[in-house]
Amino acid sequence: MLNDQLLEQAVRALDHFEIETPSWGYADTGTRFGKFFQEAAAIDTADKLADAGHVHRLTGCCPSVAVHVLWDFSDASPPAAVAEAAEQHGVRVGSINPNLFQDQQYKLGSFGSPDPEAREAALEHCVDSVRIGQQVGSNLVSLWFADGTNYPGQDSIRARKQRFEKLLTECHGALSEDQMLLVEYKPFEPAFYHTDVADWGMAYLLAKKAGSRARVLVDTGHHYLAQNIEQIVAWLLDERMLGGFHFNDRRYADDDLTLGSIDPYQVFRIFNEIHAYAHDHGGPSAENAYPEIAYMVDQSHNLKPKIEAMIQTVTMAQELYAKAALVDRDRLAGHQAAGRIVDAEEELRRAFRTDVTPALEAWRKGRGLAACPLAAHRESGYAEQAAKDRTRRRKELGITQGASYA
Ligand code: PSV
Ligand code: MN
Ligand code: MN
Repeated sequence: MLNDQLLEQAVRALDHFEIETPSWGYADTGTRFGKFFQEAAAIDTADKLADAGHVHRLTGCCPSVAVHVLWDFSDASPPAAVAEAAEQHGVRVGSINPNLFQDQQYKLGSFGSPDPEAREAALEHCVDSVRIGQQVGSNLVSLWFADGTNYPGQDSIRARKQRFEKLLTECHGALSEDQMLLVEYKPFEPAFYHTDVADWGMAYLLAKKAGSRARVLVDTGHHYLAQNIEQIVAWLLDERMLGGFHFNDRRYADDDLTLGSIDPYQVFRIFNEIHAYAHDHGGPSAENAYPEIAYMVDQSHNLKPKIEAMIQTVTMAQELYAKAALVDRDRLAGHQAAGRIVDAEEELRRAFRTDVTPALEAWRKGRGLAACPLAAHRESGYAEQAAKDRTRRRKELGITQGASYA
């Protein structure tokens, strides 16, 4: 049960919990087998920012938008214009995501490629991305590499590792004082024999070697099924190397489903580690008890309406974060010290079972927001209007749906 003290505890936890939404989550995306188009899906970066602004207005906790350099910037949409458009919609440009996987020259990889020209182009693109971050006032550059090989013997695994070390260090060298570099890992896909940055240990090592402003990015969908993600999070926290998250859920591989749709308890356990860390560093209200972690959404569902899916993920994240803040840390420590395993686990389960809806509603009320962002979105008519406007614009521009997001 949520008594007054627990309600306050949950509400305070939400105060510092901001979630970045991804520009690509508002456009038509799908699987490699096909896309099912949505009339309301964003056509261009301006639409994506408008949708992100709408989500922030409803949820009150999504002030920034991750951008993908290749998909969001062009001559017609330069960095300054994107930053201005974001501001107009009440959001700001968040993490900058270089694209090192779509160009033909990256057939054999980018930073790990045996082709020096491909490596040079990849580094140049990353340094350009760092500069874009400086221009738009974003302090995060987030790197994901599709690099790897598909067949045994295709390339030297060690040589590729060394190429990564060298180029990541060079990329880090381009950062300004306040910029951070996040290194994301993923076990497989698109590479199916070996992936260069396949797990958190490889990302950790590369980040450490790159320089003092590099950290590891944990995408919740990028693990083998049996992997204990909260343990990875706990270790990275303890080493002060956890830079951020990409939120999504999955049942099989990198499914990019909405957060907590398959396994909310796992997300709770991840958040539990973060609150536990804060407790051990002066308690939740102490300054710097929580390390700087970039909480970002990275989902690419094929069927759910884009904005509804985004609101679902954001509110699910808030709910599970608030629940994990309710674990009684002192009581848990007592159970742990005495080896009371059942009681220790029950302490977690009690928090997980607690209905935090009143806390979420109180937090929103305190910010003048509707109690239920999803209902407020449906009542707003935003999606219907976007569908109408965007269908008309597609016709005027002669755009085949899904053909261009630039
Ligand atoms: C790759 O699967 C990934 O999770 C990376 O974060 C990319 O930046 C993102 O998806 C979009 O392709
Ligand atoms: Mn990701
Ligand atoms: Mn992914």
